Amino acid sequence: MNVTVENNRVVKIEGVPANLATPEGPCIKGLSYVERAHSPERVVRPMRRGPDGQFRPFAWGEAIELIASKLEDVRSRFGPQSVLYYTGSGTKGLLNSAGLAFWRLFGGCTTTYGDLCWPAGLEATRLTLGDNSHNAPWDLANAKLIVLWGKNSAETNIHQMLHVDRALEAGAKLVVVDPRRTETAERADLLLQLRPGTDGALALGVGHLLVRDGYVDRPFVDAHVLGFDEYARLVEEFTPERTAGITGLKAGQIELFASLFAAMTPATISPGFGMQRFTNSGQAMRAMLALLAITGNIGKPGAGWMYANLQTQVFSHVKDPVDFYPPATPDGVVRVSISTAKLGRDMLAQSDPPLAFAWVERGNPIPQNPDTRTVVEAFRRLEFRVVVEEFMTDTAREADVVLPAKNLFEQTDVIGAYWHPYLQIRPKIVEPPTEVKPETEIYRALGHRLGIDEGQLDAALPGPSNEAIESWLTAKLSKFGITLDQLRQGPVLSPDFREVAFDDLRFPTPSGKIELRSDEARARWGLDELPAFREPDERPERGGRFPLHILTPNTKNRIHSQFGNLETIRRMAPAPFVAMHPADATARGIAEGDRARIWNERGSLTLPVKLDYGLRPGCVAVTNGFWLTEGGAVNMLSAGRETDMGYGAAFHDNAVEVSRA
Ligand SMILES: Nc1nc2c(c(=O)[nH]1)N[C@H]1C(S)=C(S)[C@@H](COP(=O)(O)OP(=O)(O)OC[C@H]3O[C@@H](n4cnc5c(=O)[nH]c(N)nc54)[C@H](O)[C@@H]3O)O[C@H]1N2
Ligand SMILES: Nc1nc2c(c(=O)[nH]1)N[C@H]1C(S)=C(S)[C@@H](COP(=O)(O)OP(=O)(O)OC[C@H]3O[C@@H](n4cnc5c(=O)[nH]c(N)nc54)[C@H](O)[C@@H]3O)O[C@H]1N2
Ligand SMILES: [Mo]
Repeated sequence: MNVTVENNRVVKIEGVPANLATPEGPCIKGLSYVERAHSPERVVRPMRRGPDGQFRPFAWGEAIELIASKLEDVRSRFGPQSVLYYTGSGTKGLLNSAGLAFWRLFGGCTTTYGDLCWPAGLEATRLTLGDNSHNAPWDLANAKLIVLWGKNSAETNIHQMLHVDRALEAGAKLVVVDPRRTETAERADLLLQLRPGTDGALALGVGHLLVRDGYVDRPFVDAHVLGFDEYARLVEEFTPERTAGITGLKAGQIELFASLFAAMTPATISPGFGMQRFTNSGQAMRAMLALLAITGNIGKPGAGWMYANLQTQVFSHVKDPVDFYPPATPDGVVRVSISTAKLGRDMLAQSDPPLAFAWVERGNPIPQNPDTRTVVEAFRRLEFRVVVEEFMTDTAREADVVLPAKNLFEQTDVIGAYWHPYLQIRPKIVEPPTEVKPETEIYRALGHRLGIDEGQLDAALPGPSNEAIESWLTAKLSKFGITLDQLRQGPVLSPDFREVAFDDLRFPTPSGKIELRSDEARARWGLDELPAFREPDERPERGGRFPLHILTPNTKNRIHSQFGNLETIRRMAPAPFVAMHPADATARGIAEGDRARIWNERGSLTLPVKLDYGLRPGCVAVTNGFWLTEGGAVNMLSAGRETDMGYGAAFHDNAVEVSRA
């Protein structure tokens, strides 16, 4: 973004055409930072919850004293691992690693493994291709077939639609696979509204037709693919009729999809994150990726698997603080023992030591993690909670102390991305409100009070001045041969950037080939070596107690639980609602605008109904990110359950019933 500042206020936000992936600049959320940066609702000083439950401002000195004495107390009674350090996806920068460095100096802590967002897909990709990288975003314009599979780019990756448009103008076809008729689907040549959680079967069914009808690229497969013969046997039983029976599609639709795959090359599949939120979705992603492998659609312009790009995550693990895999033997200092997907349950279950204190920053786990009710219970069970936040979120409301967080204009950092290949600088351009301290300063103040050695603090955390931050960032970047000066000129391509991923046809898998058969899938995850199909754990049954499938995707006007509190956004998307197919609504005596109760054994929500012919019957949808205080926290309904691989959260394995409220 190009940001104009006047009198220490952000007044204008524009695009940076030098970023070839996002030349047209920010969406409404990016633009709304003009409001967000100076919102009257921002937390701008430390707040303490009183016995009456009300939050009142108090001085930084008192806040540090109170927090430090609680930390010393729980550490002396239970050891440092009684402190939970929880971070979410609120901001992604090089400086994020400072948090864990502080907790190591404290003596240790407990933290989470896994991730709410994308790990089933990351792991499926790593098992198959050896690495998560993909062609440049703009290379999509070279594709002749684009499949947006469980991805709603028109809302969640709007820049990608520019490149989709270019391809369509040049004669490409677009297939969208989604139980909902989304804004993305409006552009599609073919929309496949399958039963949720059956993508793996659809992919095997398409594979069946490609093998049966001789569309396999034999020379490519012989040279670069492991396990083709076993795969061919696996897909034998996925005839169009059987696949139709599983997916709820028509056999003819599956044949049409396969014929597009056979006729249109090069083909790119851009799978979304939404479809990998099931207990069977890692295997489904592997089955989808197999379609590209057997047709030779990898390592070429306009072809490939455009899921996630880790090229710019050069400076850190994918997730701060830990990688996806819990270490086999916890290092004893940082105990990596809490599954993000099962946050509430694991927090309650931890013993030796039990958790007594939580520190939350950059995340809003109460509405965003599965099984909200148990997450709330787990936080309430603790002795003390600190939340570092810009706003009084649902999680902040559960805290004993809320510390104000800086925003993205108030501290220099270097940021990567997960789709485009640029590293970028995010310079400090605004002085924060007087009492707002960046996390690095909060940690330094706590470190002083806790008597942590000055030299150690200085080594772990940058000093307060912008110069100190810049020299800390410079040192971290030097390993990659990148300087801050370069970044100041504009976006810099990651040193690992390749216009066409895997163009050398070298795959860093155990066999050096694309692995349709993966022994690691069995060894690490206990799964079939082949991408076999299995139904998700939770399955709505017609006639059963919970016959409807609830989908909780993202929406254009928010980033998860953020932005909804701004006037700019409220004007367009003021309140949560549940979308229902008219057939499902009528069967329950529900009309447009009625309030309905959406419920299962985990919880319930009561929301106004919007009828939507574009939904697959049997599915209802509520976008995630609304707060408990808005009555729209969808994770009241979801189970704390992991995906089949990668320790993701299976949010969409979720059956409900809806009745008139
Ligand atoms: N505007 C906006 N943009 C965002 C975000 C945001 O909150 N708002 N969040 C960002 C982040 S962190 C993420 S992870 C991405 C996520 O963005 P996407 O990858 O688009 O993921 P979702 O919105 O979760 O789901 C995408 C689609 O999957 C469909 N779906 C659900 N179940 C199934 C299924 O079983 N099969 C198939 N084929 N489709 C299914 C849903 O109906 C939905 O339309 O967006 C990023 N971009
Ligand atoms: N049911 C359901 N649940 C979902 C999903 C779904 O599809 N369905 N999607 C999941 C996905 S993909 C994701 S990525 C997660 C996202 O869930 P979270 O990782 O919890 O992210 P956000 O909701 O965006 O909340 C981030 C918080 O960080 C704060 N913040 C921003 N910048 C800073 C900073 O610099 N410092 C500090 N201290 N705080 C800051 C913001 O104010 C905000 O409150 O939600 C997941 N939850
Ligand atoms: Mo995400």
